[in-house]
Amino acid sequence: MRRLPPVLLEDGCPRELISLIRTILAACKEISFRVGQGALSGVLGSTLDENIQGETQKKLDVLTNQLLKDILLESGYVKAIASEEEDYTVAGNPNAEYIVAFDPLDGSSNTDINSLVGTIFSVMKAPEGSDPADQSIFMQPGKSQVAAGYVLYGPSTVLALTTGKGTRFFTLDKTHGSFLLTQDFAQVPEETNEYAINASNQRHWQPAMQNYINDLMAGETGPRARNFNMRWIAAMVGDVHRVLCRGGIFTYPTDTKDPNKPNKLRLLYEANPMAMLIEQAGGIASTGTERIMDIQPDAIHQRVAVILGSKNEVETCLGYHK
Ligand code: AFP
Repeated sequence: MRRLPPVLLEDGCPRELISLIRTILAACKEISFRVGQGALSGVLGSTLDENIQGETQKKLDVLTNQLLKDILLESGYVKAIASEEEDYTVAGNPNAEYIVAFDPLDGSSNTDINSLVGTIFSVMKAPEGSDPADQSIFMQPGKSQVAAGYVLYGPSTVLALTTGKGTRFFTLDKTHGSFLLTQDFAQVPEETNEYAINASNQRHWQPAMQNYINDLMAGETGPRARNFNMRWIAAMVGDVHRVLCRGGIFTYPTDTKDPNKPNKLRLLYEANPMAMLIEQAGGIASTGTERIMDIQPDAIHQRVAVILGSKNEVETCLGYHK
């Protein structure tokens, strides 16, 4: 099986970018080990702190953020980082070419129940001559990402990665510590019978999403004339992995549950990297009204509605939004 660096070299991926990706993965291997140790290493449960977004931080949120932050900044390969767990961006090497936004542990509420979690990352180029301390270097639309990926800590540790030449899966061989190519060019099937949404929010959705989900639930006796199945992992990384593996539609739509927070998922380090992986595998990623990767960000922790997955099903869902 082929290891990650030669695969990326064959693609013509710049050496500096390969080194940066390997640096992220070095941290992810350590995270994989720590997550796997679970209760044995006393890392489960919450801290007494909240992050800037008012969410209670899990001990593993703090630990994984520190690991990624330290290893990236020490490597010299990043000009700056942005993290879900950092209030502001953090400056790195002024001469480095790349910036990285990451969610160190997506789905961290799953840690205490030994369920799926993952690390999501997005790599962009820093504007030439830019100041590493300037937050605005991250205000680039997702279409300018040069690499995006996640590492899913499940029964096996799987990396989904794109550098703009398709989406690939690599599996961590824990005996040798290498990520080995286990699927070249993943393709999201265009058709699906599976959807993922937190249905407990149904009464708070906008009418378009209410109507769409009602029609899916009506099954073979409804307007869609077939039955649909539902899945919800409560970790975007797990739901998107399923969609990449066997198709489906995943959505976290706008809702009115909390007027101060109409959307849940973060643009820079959740929606954008997942959108790139999905598009590179032939799927679609939209907010309902626009392509996610076209959005011009205006804040580091900006949130957006997300509808992504199998081409035909996402298009059907978008039809309800017109
Ligand atoms: P964290 O990154 O704070 O763990 O949140 C996970 C998440 O943003 C996303 O991964 C899930 O799809 C979603 O939350 C689950 O939300 P519900 O709490 O509504 O199930």
